[in-house]
Amino acid sequence: MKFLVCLVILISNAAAIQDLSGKMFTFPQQTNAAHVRLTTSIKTFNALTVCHRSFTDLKRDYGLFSMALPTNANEFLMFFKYDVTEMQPHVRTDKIGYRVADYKHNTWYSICTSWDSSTGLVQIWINGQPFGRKYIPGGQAVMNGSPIIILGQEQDSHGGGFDINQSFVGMMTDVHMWDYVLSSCEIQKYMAELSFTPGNILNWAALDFQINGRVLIENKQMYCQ
Ligand SMILES: *[C@@H]1O[C@H](CO)[C@@H](O)[C@H](O)[C@H]1NC(C)=O
Ligand SMILES: [Ca+2]
Repeated sequence: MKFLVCLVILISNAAAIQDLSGKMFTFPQQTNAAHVRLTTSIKTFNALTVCHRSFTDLKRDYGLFSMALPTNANEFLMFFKYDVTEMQPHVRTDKIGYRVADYKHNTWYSICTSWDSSTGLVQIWINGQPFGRKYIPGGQAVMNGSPIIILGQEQDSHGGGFDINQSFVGMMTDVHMWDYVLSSCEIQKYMAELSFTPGNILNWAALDFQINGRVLIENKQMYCQ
């Protein structure tokens, strides 16, 4: 009996981690439920960089990357605010806006967001272009607590509180997270799809995740070389 329990745990752990290289998540419909939950055991962060590539034709607000702690649903969130065409990184208690004037539908965007608690500075990069390094008032403190990381929905509570009108519809790939600020050279390598240092917290090539609802794993549609 003991042996059987061990075996089951081993199998379910092994099945959870996958190499998604060359794959993407397809979020094919608007719901208040379908999402992918990404798992990490790390609970303390002094700094973060999160990168992903996304493709959508949504004409409303949506969340791109939602990390909640028990104490704060928007601890680290990347949100697109449609009416003002802004990418809005939320870090702990505050957010800032980056206007993306020529944001196009049906186009792949490589987006990286970094934050460092020692300076309280945040920066985003989009398709190889850096945006300004900005101070975020609540950003000069460490993040501490069990994170729940979700793609496809925006959390208003720790692991829930989804709003259909903030859901992501489209495709997403190459999600990585590091617990430090990536050098601009590494970010540019990520954006150019050259070889880069994979995320040490979330790594697309060894991703621990769980799909809930209609989200598909499909071959990445980028370029044919
Ligand atoms: C979502 O947006 C639509 C269109 O604006 C609206 O009719 C609907 O009530 C909203 N649903 C929720 C749950 O907020
Ligand atoms: Ca919300």
